[in-house]
Amino acid sequence: MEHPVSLSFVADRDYGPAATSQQLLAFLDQAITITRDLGPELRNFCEGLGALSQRFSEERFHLAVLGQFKRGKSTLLNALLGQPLLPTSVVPLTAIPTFLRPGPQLQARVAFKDERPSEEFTCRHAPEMSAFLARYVSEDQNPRNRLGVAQVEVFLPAPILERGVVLIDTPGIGSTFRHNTEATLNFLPQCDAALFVVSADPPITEVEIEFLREVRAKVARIFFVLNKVDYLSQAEREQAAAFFKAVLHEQLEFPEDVSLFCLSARQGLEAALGHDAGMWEASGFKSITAYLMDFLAEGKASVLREAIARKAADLVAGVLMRLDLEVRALVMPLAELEERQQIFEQRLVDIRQQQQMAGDLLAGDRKRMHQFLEDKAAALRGRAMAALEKVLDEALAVVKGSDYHLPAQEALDNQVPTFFERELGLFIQEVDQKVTEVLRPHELRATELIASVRQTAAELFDVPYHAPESEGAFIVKRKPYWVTAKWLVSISPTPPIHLDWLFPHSMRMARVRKRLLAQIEELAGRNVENIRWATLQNLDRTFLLFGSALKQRLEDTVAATYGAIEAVGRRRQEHAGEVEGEVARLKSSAASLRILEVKLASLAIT
Ligand SMILES: Nc1nc2c(ncn2[C@@H]2O[C@H](COP(=O)(O)OP(=O)(O)O)[C@@H](O)[C@H]2O)c(=O)[nH]1
Ligand SMILES: [Mg+2]
Repeated sequence: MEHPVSLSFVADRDYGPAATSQQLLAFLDQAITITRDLGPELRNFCEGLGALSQRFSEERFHLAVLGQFKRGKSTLLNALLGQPLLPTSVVPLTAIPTFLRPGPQLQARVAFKDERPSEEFTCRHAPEMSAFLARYVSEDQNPRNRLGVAQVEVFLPAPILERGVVLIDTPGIGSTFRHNTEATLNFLPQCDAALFVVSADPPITEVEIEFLREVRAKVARIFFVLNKVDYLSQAEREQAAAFFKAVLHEQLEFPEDVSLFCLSARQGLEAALGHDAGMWEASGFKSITAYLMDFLAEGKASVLREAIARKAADLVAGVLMRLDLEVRALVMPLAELEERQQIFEQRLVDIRQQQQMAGDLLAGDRKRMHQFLEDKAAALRGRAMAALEKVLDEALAVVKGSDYHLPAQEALDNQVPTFFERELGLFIQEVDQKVTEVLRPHELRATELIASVRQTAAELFDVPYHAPESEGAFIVKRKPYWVTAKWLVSISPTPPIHLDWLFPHSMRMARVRKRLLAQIEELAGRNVENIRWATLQNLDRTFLLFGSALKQRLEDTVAATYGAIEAVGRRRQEHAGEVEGEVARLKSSAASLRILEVKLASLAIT
């Protein structure tokens, strides 16, 4: 009988895109072997190819499961994984995301919001894991997340995870803390796709529609799931699906024929555990798994594959140029070689000057980015003050009874995290966009410099010229993260009652208002400072990495051209004579690399 969860029936099918990924890794491997055999001078190329190969194997697709609590998100993931790993419950769980990643054995890592070290846990069986996780993510064992958990990672061997995907169980909306909806929204732009889960009972709510509206703006691909169809007859299923599609179309402008999976996560899990292929198919899991697998192979993987193939082809072109130059330098009369070497040296002086200028320009832009950040922070402080003052006045306006302080403070405590979560998301987006914009001309300038080194070498030594790869050559990719900032909510947890009661009503209100306003100012100042500081660290890191990547690339190019020629010149002066053996060896490696270059280039084309 077909094993329902091994997914082998999917993996065994001939997947064009998956096969191409294997090819890419194989080509990279071959190129690495050849460059390694060419000697230590090519170590940089070898390492560069190794890094590309590693990145290709590690780069993962992030698929988040979204929806209101109790729609069956965790059960659905358990079914996909074929084991009851994630705690599920009839009561809402706390607002902590769980990242499911591939690993050799069942293991969990719990990260905290403060500096406490992560907690690790290893076990053999899924139910043990579920019990462990429940200590951190369930409302009854970790009420209001008083343990301060930031995120949970679970590592496990599972076929779907081997296919290059990280699955993310989200607390979803309607969970314990309102501001976590904001945190979820901030995190969404880093997700590559989402499974949006609803069920028929109750039908999709206003809150879900609103949430979906925001999700749609932030996630490139959304798949819809109508879960818990085991409660429904065939006719009811069709009705529920039609209703859901109509809502998606009419209220959210999704296409009328949007794809929707009708699932029973509960039956799916049961089928997986009992190896029941019939039930697996009936639960809808056979088709959604096949669909997801296809998508994973076709979707993002192909974009990444093309980019990696392009960069690899570029590196191989660099090695080839080096080999061509070495061969030329070996067979050229020694006097002629020395003369051209000198001309190259002079050109390099000019190129070094340009490099210096490029470095200065980059430093200037980094300073300007700091200023940009300061300006943004100042504006945010103003916006925060205005927004929170409004919250304060609205709260004071509806106060009944004689205590103004407590209700107002409560309203603020409620709004502060939500406000700052949202602003943090916007802040990060804006700074990211600006950084990309600012770095682009630097990238082009660096590519030009590298091109001029290669061109000089090609002209002087009459070897083929290959333009360097420029598109996104320096992009530093950020890993998806979950916003874990801990917002400062209130300054004085025990309200200072002072002598308010001595004053008449109107004055009492004014006193409270003044006091809380001072607190708001302090709060806004400190929370904005947190955002500013975190963003500044990120910004500086990006510039630093960019600068060193740029420098490295230029050094590699100079070493592969001028350096190679110089080395040959030195060798020939030291022991004149036999060069045929070396020329033959270099030519043979070059021939193999030329074939690989063509193959890589063919994978780089869409
Ligand atoms: N009948 C039925 N119940 C389900 C199904 N999927 C989940 N449930 C139940 O719905 C409740 C909430 O499920 P859970 O996965 O924790 O939902 P989450 O909050 O969205 O993660 C649990 O009691 C599950 O057993 C399903 O397909 N059919
Ligand atoms: Mg859940």
